[in-house]
Amino acid sequence: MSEGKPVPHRLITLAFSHYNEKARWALDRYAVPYREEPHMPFVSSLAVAVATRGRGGAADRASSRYSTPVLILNDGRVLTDSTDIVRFAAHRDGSFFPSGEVTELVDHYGDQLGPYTRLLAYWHLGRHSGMIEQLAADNVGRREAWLFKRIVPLAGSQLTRALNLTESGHDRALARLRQELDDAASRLDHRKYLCGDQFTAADLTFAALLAPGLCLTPEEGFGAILPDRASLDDEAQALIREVRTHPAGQFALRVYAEERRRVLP
Ligand SMILES: N[C@@H](CCC(=O)N[C@@H](CS)C(=O)NCC(=O)O)C(=O)O
Repeated sequence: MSEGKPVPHRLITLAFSHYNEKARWALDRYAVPYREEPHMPFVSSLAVAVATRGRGGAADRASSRYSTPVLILNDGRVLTDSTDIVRFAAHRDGSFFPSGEVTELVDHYGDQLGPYTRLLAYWHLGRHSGMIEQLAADNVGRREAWLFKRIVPLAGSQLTRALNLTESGHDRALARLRQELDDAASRLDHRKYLCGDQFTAADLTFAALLAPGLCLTPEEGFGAILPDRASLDDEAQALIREVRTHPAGQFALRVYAEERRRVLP
């Protein structure tokens, strides 16, 4: 009897989120069969609660226990953290997590870079009327986009509280983002990738978690739809320009161009 196609795993996402992009990228890279179930904020947490029968995962510095991505494996196991999903996808590739240095950087970017770029993205999103509704229309099903439109005012005030979207929160995130960019650039001074001569989980994590600052497009490899750069105000465009022209931003763009669509056997 011939073996059928493997049953795809279920990937529950907050569609446009960079942690989710990190998981998607690793699953795509290692040709892991999966079906994405894309959601908007809050609906994603509800979807995680339903899919995990209320259990969720573990809360961490960056998220609650109902955060995404969540991968429901076709054998019933559940992975509730983006790094666990990357490790699962890359388990046959010993060169992807080759050292403690790579693991430390992956954790560092998850704890630091991810929250800074997220805060800045939501900060600017909140200053563009109608944009989050457009993100819903572009990234999730029609019914959820319709529903989300009705809870936008509630979602906005919850996000403001949960992410500390204040002037001082913004200034701190911007300063920290600049520091992360400079630190990455100095690592890249004499090497091709963040930890040496080969592309590792640290590079994937850095590029994916920087994606909101680069405002990447699907043509550039991003696995969801971010706002159209041309429709952003001057301040947001200036930030994206700054990130894109920084040597570390240039590195992330290069890594997207060279590695995001690469599929390993
Ligand atoms: N440690 C988590 C962080 C993921 C994370 O922060 N996910 C956000 C999307 S940007 C989320 O779903 N937040 C909703 C929540 O925390 O309830 C991971 O790397 O998987």
